[in-house]
Amino acid sequence: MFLNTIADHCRNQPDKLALQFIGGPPVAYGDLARSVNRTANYLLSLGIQPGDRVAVQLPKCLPFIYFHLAAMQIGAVFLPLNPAYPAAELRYFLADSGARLLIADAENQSKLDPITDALPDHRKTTYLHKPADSGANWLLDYSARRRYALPDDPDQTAMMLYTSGTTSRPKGAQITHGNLTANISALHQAWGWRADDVLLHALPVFHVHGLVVALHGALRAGATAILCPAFHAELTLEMLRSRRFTVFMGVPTMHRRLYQAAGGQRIDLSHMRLMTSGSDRLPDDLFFGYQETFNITLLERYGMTETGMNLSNPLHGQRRVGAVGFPLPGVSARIVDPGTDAPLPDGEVGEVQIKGNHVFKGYWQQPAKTAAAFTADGWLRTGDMGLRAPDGCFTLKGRAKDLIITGGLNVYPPEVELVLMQHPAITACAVIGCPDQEWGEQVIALIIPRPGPPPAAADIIAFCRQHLAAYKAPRRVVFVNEFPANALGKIQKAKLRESLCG
Ligand code: MLC
Repeated sequence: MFLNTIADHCRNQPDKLALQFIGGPPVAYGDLARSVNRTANYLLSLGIQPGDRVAVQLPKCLPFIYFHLAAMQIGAVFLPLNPAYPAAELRYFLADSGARLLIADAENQSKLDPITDALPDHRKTTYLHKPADSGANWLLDYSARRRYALPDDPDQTAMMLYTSGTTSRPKGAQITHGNLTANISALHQAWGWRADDVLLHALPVFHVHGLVVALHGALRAGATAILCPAFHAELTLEMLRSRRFTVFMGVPTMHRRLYQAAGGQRIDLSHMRLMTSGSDRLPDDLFFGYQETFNITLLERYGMTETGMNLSNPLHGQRRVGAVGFPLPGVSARIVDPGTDAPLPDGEVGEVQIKGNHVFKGYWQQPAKTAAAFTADGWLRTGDMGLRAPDGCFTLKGRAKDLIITGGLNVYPPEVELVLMQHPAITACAVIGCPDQEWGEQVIALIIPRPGPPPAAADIIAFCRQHLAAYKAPRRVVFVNEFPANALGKIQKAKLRESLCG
């Protein structure tokens, strides 16, 4: 399994550089094993059992990675929480997951204590002071004394990632050790990962893209990951030019900013072995702009939280603009009529459905929603629309579900609408995404105010930010008198998009 492969690298190449934050200490594979072991021993000393949820809300830093690997190593379920979540969202994630332990930044103690005090399953919060500087020194007391075996059941849950729902609150997607192993092995093969690769890691680590595809990818290969605590286009571009790196992964918004940072100059990055784009559709002009400016053809791939990666353009051979490529090794993909689940002929647009050992085991404590996510014969309904060319190459053509993607992050309108409806001055609302060159889409709220003086748009945005992470809050608020509705009274969002997005 995947964790065993990392353990092998730690034994076989203890002096090889595994991880290093920009400006931080080098962490060789041997150091990584020691720090993760200590962290695992710390978790065991707290009585953490296999299956217990261990929530971690830390910035992108070494302790985050140590807790991630340590929790999985002792069979606990790792639950990453974006530091951008406000108290209201955090309370929900901690309560829904029944997390036993929370690891958090001491700066947030006054915000977190009142939340965790009220949670029945919560046992302890460990606060780290300046986590980005703390490495693993504070764990010296927990040198590897207790022995534990790495999980060997592929169906055991390794981590839980919350995904928003089309009709409900976010759901915890349970990703197993078998899922992670299958997916990272497929990517290793498809993208030709090598031990001498050096990844420049600029993505957040709270999502599948930065955590699994990028970080696990490098560790699985026994390669080196150099990590940026946050993404800065100019700095990243400077580093990419340095010829030290071979692999870079980003969302289209990051690639757009890198392209703009070049300021119209040609900068040759053809020494990069692999530069990928995902989490949202790569716009055609950016694909060609990259070729022109950087002498690089971005490799676009397609995945989702519930599956990890599904489809990819080829490492060797033609990468097609606008296409997401072919099924990865071990992945089956098909296009069906979303009403009947009947497969459609090549060239026809339908829902993309996926099968394989990489597909998650279900939503935490949501059997009905899990059942609804799969067809009777076990295909995952992705909610994405697409078509397959006769040679097997897939292209996405929009979404069956009501979803906005902004800067590579998913925002489900119902989640924002639920918050808006709690505002005392709002009678009705609809949230839509409008195309935007930098972000892919922007969140827009349309509102019918209650009679009386209308609320200020800024107040409504501030209200949303109190209850939701900033990226989910509307960028623009538009006041209207009524909504176009169909015969059943359902708001016709397509019409709103047509009239508003231009
Ligand atoms: C930040 N902001 C966003 C945003 N990110 N708003 C909308 N959408 C986003 N994605 C807000 C900030 O809160 C800030 O608001 C304002 O925008 C400007 O911030 P910024 O400094 O310009 O943004 P920055 O912090 O640089 O973030 C941009 C970004 C980031 C592109 C680097 O969004 C990012 O890291 N995106 C990657 C997300 C990702 O990893 N997705 C993978 C999901 S996994 P204010 O007003 O508070 O200052 C997945 C599966 C798969 O989808 O297939 O990969």
